Amino acid sequence: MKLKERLAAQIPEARERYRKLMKEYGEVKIADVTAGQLGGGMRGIKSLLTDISYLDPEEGIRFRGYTIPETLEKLPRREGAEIPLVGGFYYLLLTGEIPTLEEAEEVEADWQNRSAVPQYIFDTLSQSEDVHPMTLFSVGVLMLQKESVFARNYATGMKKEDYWDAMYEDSMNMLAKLPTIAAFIYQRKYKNSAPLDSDPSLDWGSNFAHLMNVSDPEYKELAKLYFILHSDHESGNVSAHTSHLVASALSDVYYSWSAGLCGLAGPLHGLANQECLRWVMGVYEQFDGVPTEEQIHKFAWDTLNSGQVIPGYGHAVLRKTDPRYTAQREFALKHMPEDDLFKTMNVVYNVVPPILKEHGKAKNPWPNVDAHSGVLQYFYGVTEFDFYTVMFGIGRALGISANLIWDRAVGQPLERPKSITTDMLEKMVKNG
Ligand code: HAX
Repeated sequence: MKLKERLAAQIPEARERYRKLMKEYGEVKIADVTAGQLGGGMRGIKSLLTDISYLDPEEGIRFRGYTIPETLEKLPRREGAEIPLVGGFYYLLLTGEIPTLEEAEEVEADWQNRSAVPQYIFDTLSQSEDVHPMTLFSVGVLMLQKESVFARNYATGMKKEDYWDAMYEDSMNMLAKLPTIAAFIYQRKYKNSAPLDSDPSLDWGSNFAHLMNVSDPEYKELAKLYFILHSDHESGNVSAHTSHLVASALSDVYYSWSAGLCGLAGPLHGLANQECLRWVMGVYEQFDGVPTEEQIHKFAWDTLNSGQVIPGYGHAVLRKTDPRYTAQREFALKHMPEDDLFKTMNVVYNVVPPILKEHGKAKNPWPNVDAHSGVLQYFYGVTEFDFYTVMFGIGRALGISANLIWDRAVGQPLERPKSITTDMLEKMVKNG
């Protein structure tokens, strides 16, 4: 069945389930909040509802109940392809069902039909020199807001039951255009060249690889893998939570994801991937080749002693090696086992966790997704570090938009937590 039809068929039951939960069990207490959580970044407070993905601290992410290896194994792929179609993955995110190849191809075809980017986006992005590509990407998404079906329909009196439909249309339109906008930023900023034309024979992920002008066919597989791995990490991470919050005011997907991208651009979040490769290159260049464990030991301690974090290590929820790191490592083992930077990163993996344990601060000494991604990009010739978070942003838009469509479908309300003053908190903790 076509994605939108399948989604429409699922919504009435899900809406009723949500309504019943809120109406009949709304007063049931499910958790306590400590003063440390309130003042400490709300770590671990259960306060968001999503069925798109779940992050277990020990196991890592599951998309709609499937681990990363299961997701990659079960989803349909084109003949000869190593990695499944991203269109099929989006079908899974939205419906919880593994699509057939035909259903996945329908999503791909729909994206292709919606992929034309208005000229005014290119004109706007062309005016800015020396701007970080994440700024450009966020501006590009924001400028697309002019096209919003949700904003247009809302202004003319849309019924609440139809909100999801307009959010779906906006999401599909936005996703379809992101690879072209991102590749335009890349070509213009780093190559000073005109963007390439899309290749209609290619799927969404592979077409991005083509637009980047990377000739190695393996890069097409990497692009799809990269987008799937970066798509969703439940709802509390900065970019997902930001988008959910903004959308809860009934802002459309463009406003919401543009804001989310600004959060993704922070060094403690998505920007860690550029910082991580910079760090690994720093070790590699200082020692003029693949360093020894002793050399990395000193380099890592120097980083920590200068008050900096080791990028790519640690996580607010995870307490084990990130399975997204492992999936990228497996790709590297298959395609670039002799690459010097990959080898360097493997030495870093042996050395850094024990150091972070000894350092005694980080609750999780293991690598996250960002520790690995730059090495893969660099290998295929995408050597401009500060572009890496833009690619993260293309992938993360899949999960963000799937969440926003479901938020609208069940009718999640305006987000509005309560703050208190320091005086109040002091009184509360003293009175037990
Ligand atoms: N290197 C050095 N110190 C680290 C560290 C690291 N990699 N990870 C955590 N710490 C420190 C924290 O800075 C904190 O120090 P203070 O008490 O002085 O503030 C202490 O250990 C406790 O932090 P935590 O509870 O373990 O971790 P948080 O939940 O506060 O933060 C971060 C999680 C991911 C932000 C953190 O581990 C970090 O800064 N890592 C490096 C940056 C990074 O890789 N970010 C990407 C994360 C994945 C992601 O979101 N990708 O988008």
